[in-house]
This record gives sequence, C-alpha cells and structure tokens, in this order.
Amino acid sequence: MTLFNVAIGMALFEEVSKKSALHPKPAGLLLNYGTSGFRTVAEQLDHVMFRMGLLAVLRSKKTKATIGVMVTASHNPEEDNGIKLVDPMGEMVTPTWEEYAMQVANAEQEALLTVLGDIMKREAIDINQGAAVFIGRDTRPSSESLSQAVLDGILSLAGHAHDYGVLTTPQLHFMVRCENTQSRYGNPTTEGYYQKLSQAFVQLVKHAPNRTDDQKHLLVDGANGVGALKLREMEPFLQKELQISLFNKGTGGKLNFQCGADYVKVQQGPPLGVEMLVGQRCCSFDGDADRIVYYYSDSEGRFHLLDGDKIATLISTFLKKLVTQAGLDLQIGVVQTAYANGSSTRYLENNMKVTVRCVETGVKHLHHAAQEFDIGVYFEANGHGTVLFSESAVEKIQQLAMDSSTSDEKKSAAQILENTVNVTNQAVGDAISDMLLVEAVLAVQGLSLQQWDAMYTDLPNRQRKVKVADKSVITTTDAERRALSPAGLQDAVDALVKQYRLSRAFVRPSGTEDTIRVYAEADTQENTDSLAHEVCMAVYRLAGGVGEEPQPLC
Ligand code: G16
Repeated sequence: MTLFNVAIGMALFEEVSKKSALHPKPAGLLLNYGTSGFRTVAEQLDHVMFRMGLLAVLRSKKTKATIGVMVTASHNPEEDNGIKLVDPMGEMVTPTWEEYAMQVANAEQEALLTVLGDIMKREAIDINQGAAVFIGRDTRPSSESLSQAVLDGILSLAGHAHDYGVLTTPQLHFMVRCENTQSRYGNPTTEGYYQKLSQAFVQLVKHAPNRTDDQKHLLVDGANGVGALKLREMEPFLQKELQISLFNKGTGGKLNFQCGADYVKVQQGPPLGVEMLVGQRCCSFDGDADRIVYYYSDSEGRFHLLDGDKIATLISTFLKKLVTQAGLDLQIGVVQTAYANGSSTRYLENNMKVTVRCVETGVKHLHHAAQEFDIGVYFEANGHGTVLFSESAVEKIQQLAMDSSTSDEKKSAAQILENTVNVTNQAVGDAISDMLLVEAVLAVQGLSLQQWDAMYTDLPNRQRKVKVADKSVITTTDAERRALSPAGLQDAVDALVKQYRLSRAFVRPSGTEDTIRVYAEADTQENTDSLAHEVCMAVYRLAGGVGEEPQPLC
C-alpha cells in the first residue's frame, strides 16, 4: 500500500469512526444474518443499517460493481424491520459475505474498525476503487430513518449512493441487475421496470385475442404494503390487458395484518378486506411484494389455495410444452424446499417428467440450484420464486424466434418463450412479475383457475410455530427434512409420522422470526392437524418450549 493510500484509508476510517458513534451498537446485542438478511424489531437496527452501508461499499469495491441494499422485513409484522444485501446480478449476497455481515453488525463499538480492516485485508480490497450502492425501502414507518442510516454508512466510506426511496424488494434487485449489465437487462428506473415487464405481458396476451373482461379481471390483495403502490403505478403500462381491483392498499390497514401472501398461505383462508365473488381469481402479495399466492372460493364456499407449488407446476408445464413445440433441446428443472406439498413433487416427477430438486429454505439456496438447469423454475410453497433462463438458452430462443427458415409453429413457440423470458424478473422472486407470468400463461393456454387447480390435489397440510428459549438448539440436515439436535427430537417426529397415512413432518428454526416452524401433511386435514399438534408438543418438550403449551387446532 502506498503512503497516499494509507493516508486516504486513515481519513476514511476516522470519518467512519466519527459517524458510527452516531449509530451506536447496543453493547452485547448479537444478531444473525438469517434466511434473508437481518430481521428483528426496528428499534434494534439503526447500527446494523449504518454498518451494512459500510459493508455494501466494501462489497462494491470488491466486485467493482453496484451493490443493492433493501430495507424491509418483508412478511414480518409492521414493528419489525430488516435489511437484505443484493449482489451484482441482482441475486442475494454470497454466503462468505453473510459471514462478514454478521461480524460487522456484531462488532462492539471499539472493534468495528478492526473488523472492517480485516475484511479489507482478507478480500484484498483496494481503498481507491470506486463504490456505488443502490438503496430501496418498503413502506414501514421505521424504514425511512433506517435507510437514512444506510446512507450515512455509505457516505462515510465515500461510496456513491442512489436512494430510490420506496420500492418493492424485487424492483431494487432489478435495478442492480440492470445497472451492472449496462442496461442490457433493462433500464434501472421504475419506468424501465414497468415498461420491460408490461411490454412482454402485452405481447404474450396477443396470443389469446378473445379474452373477455371477466378473464382480464384480477383481485389483488396488496398486504397494505409497497406492492399495492407500485401496482397502481404500473397499471397504465398494462394497456387494460389486466384489470385490477386492488384491496389492502395501505391507506387504512396495517402492513401484513390479517392479509398478504404469508397470512393466506398459513391460514389457508382469504385475507381480510378482499371482496371475493364465487370463482373469482384473486392473489395476495406480501409486504415487500416478493411473494405471491393465488386463490378462489368455489360455489360451496370452499377456499382453494394455489400456492408456490401450483405456480411452479403451471409455469413448468407451460415451458415444457413450448420447448417441445419449438424443438429446442433445453433441460427444465424445478427447485423446491421441504415445504413443497408431496402431491406437487409427485406430479412434477411422475406426470411432467421434469427433474425436481429439494434444497434448504431461502431463495438464495433455490436460486443457486436453479442456475444448474437451462431453464430453472424455483418456487417455495409460500409463493417466493421465479424462473432462470441460462444465457445459452436465451440465445437459442432468440435465434429461433428470428429464424425465417423455421416453421410457423416453432417460431411462434420461440416468440412466446422470448416474451416469457422478458416478463420474468430473473434477479429474484417477484410478486408483480410472477402475477403477469401466471396471468399470461393462463390466457395463452385458455386455462381457468379451476382447471389449473385441478392439475393435482394438494395433500392436506399445516404449518405451525412453537416458541422456544433458544431456537439454535434445533439443527437440521437433508435440506431441513431431519433434525440433528436436540437428542431424541427426530426419533419422536419419526414415531409420530408413522401413525398416519401419506404423512410427513419436519421442524426447523425460522431464519426470519424468533420461532420454530413445524410442517405436517397427511391423508386428511384432521389427521394433519393432529400430527402437527403432536409434533409441536414434541418440540415444546424436547427443545425448551417457553410460554403456553401448543394447543390443538379446534
Ligand atoms: C424470506 C425468504 C424466504 C423464506 C421466508 C421464510 O421471505 O426470502 O426464502 O421462505 O423468509 O423463512 P423462514 O422460514 O426461515 O422464516 P420474505 O418474504 O420474508 O423475505
């Protein structure tokens, strides 16, 4: 290092030291970089935000690319908040840097500069390298001041910041990807996002010219979050090809409270505030619009949920048909987690004959696994997912779409595939993009919601939570399908599962909430609920349950 560099480094670190005193860390507070970043009550996060601003600058210097920082706690209640770091292609930050994030966030005040210096040394970061960071935030009351703390962190290390203000999480991921591909992926503006996705959507629905107004009509529950705002902004770009009735717009109700994708998925019932008619197509976003689930109620008042598994099945079936019709040699794979309904996995493997992989919970794991296919469809059952098209797959599709010597049938399939690529936010799961994709797939195939639902029948399933003193006592293996500790827990789960037909259950610590999650499925809802309750009791007894014992569902 030259003397000049040392001088610059010292001046910067002096500034960091001065500014970090304005964002002090509560002594002894330790936080985990969980499934999707740091997440806890907003009051505990100011120092984390400032420090993630610093880390984002280092990551930007290291990658020589623009990095993203999103202030959101997604599906969590309004009083929580959190932060997600976004890598250059719009994907979640790489695991080594999650480790650094924890070291930086958890360093006591006086140790912060040493920790930063160590990371710079280990990663051979050049202090003179420029740095750029994009910031976005959701609509939580705490998000504005927390994103200001991120900005302070970036500026104190002399990084260049572009603060987009309120954005959906997937929009921020999109901006980062656009910027780092020199706009080949799209323009890094909200308008660029609306234009790219809606143009592709409008092209796709041209293949379904006779859609009625009813078929164009969709009810959307915005979870009282940013998705509602952004969907309103996007509507004019859709040229009336989608007519949206928007509920839970954030004008009165509380974020994610009795509404939104997580609520609908877990409760297996409609959100508050949506006026559904029999058979009407409805969907719910979550608080930062990175998840979506569909649903309707039938003439007997029964609620039907079409979750991430059903979305993955719909999309992969569509893609497989098109790839075959186009005569392209592209391998399609579907990536799921342990939460995937057993029926969906069986349908994909046995009927659709596509490769299915199961990975740990967390988009970062799914995204990575999906990259191994020419076309990788990944969805968590909770509605978080997207489709990844490899560069060579996109090239083959584009060439065929322009090939004047090919048959009309092949060309048309390739053109539909090309627009499918463009309507998809390949950076990350995106409720708005997924909604447009599902709407287009239904339209092009002339499928009703009921026909989609009938592709396979979900096994009854139940998700529950158990509060324990220390969630880290539960560790898991085999894509979180088996518990390694505490001793005896997995044996207890195995013994319970054996008592039911078509049954399966697992337990895992949540990476976004302070709780243990329990999943069960079996032949009937009654048996599923009974199994889920017994597994909750086993967790409570063997993993240090606190508070009231889990109660059976009535
Ligand atoms: C985040 C992750 C998802 C994960 C969910 C729940 O979603 O991005 O991949 O499924 O948390 O994780 P856990 O069960 O570990 O709490 P979101 O929408 O909250 O960002």
